[in-house]
Amino acid sequence: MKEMKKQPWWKNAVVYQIYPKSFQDSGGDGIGDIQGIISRLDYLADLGIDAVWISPMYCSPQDDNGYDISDYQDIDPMFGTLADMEELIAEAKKRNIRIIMDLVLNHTSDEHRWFLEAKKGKDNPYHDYYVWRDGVAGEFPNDMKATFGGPAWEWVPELKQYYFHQFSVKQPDLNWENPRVRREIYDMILWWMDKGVGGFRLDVIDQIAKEPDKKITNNGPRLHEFLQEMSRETFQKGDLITVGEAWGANTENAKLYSDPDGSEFSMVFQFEHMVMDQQPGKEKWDLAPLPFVKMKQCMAKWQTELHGTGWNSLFLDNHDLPRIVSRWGDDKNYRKESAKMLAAVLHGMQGTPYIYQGEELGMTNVKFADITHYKDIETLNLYQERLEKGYSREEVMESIYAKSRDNARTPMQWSKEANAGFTTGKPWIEVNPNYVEINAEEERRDPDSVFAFYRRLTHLRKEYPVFVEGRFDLLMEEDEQIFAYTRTSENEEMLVCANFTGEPAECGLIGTWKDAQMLIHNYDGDVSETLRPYEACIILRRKKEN
Ligand code: TEU
Repeated sequence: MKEMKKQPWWKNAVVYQIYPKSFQDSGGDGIGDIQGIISRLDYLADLGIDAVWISPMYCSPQDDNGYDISDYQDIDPMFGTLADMEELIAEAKKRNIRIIMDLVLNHTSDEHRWFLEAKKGKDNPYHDYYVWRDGVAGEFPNDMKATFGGPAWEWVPELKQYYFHQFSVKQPDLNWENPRVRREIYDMILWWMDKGVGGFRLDVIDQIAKEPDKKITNNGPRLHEFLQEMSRETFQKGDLITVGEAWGANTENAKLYSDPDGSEFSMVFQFEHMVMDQQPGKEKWDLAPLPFVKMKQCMAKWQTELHGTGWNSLFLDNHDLPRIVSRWGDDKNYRKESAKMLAAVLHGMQGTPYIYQGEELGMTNVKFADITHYKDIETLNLYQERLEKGYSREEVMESIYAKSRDNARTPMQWSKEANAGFTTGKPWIEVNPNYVEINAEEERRDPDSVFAFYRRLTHLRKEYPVFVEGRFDLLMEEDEQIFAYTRTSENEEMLVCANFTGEPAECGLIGTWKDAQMLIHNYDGDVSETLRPYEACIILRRKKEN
């Protein structure tokens, strides 16, 4: 084993994201649960995972699959009990895996005790926990819209007031201006820290400091003040990984979020590279081809700008995004090759990689016959809204096939048994029929599988310090097919080189790396100066000693 410099543990970690509803059911009710997760911890250890981020499992009416929390300090019975959660933390620890909780702090459920109180009267102590504006029925305070469709304001007749909600009507926004709200939140976080959790993912954290009168949602003026206070009062008292979800992040504010002094978070999820395959200024449903050169430049910018000044999170998939192999790869003709290529390009970069459940199998998007099979509130609302606006059913379904969040939410494909081994009951959302070919049982047996490739990548990161430390330099910047870059550290230099297309691609620089060591490659045989469809490799050489 080589010596690694002393770094925070999470710089050297690979994180796995679990969408609990769809991961593993143990009870036969068709919904994934905590005991199901416990039963799969060995699988995650085998994959080389250091931490698991689990989407919310708190008590929730499930209007937005748990992102609408009605009690932060209890587990929804559908997932298990607090005792199950404690068992999960302990069982994971035995395998050196830390559990990352999802914190949804921008809003609660409208069934949260605080909101039920808040609605009772303007002088109720909880009233000011939320964001209210006086008004007249039918005349909204302003024209702000909610992310899941419709106005961002909801009328409460008893109070003759509107409350503000950036997401669904059942997700009223919390008022972070109120110090009592902040204190309640910090105490809740400390309570979870006491239970031994390893970190937190903070949902839409750039939206907490909203100022609706000025129509400000993300990056409000007091945002970093709130984050620094929260970090001081909570995270800094432990040795945690913290990652903020920030659709409004840019490289400048990301240096604040992920300042190496630890004053805010370990890192943020930024989405600049994830909103490029849509028509500029429009919605994600307005599809456009990926501008490949721009995407490379974007990724390169994040790599170089945060080198030494912050820290990147690396991801292509999550529970809100379509499956990357269907999105940027070719899930028909080159599913395995392109899934591995995307993994190599991502995992070769500097930052902490996140693998979303099933990504390590090359799981694909799903095409349900019609809207009745879909479950996601965003998808269902979009469908209604666009039909009302006059779009054809075919047009809307095409957008849904490409971008619906349910693409990522079909059950994890464990085996070729009924329901992919996910449940013995009726799954809450249908299984992708391709589970017969794409499943974990099959892939764990096959040394050439997408799973085996991911496992190798997670282990390489531990073996070669250049993965964690190396400087990033983009090569062949204008090339329309090749994604190539080097990573350079004190003693090692590594080349990541990938053909992003289904056509052969010329890549002369391979010739200059002839004597280097092949670390990972998605084709048999040597790599040549003509890369085959979706061919990708990572090669390493040690710098000459002087
Ligand atoms: O997502 C933030 C968010 O802005 C998304 O709703 C995003 O706009 C959308 O998925 C793009 O299609 C977070 C959670 O990850 C998501 O699951 C929740 O629905 C949302 O917050 C509300 O809590």
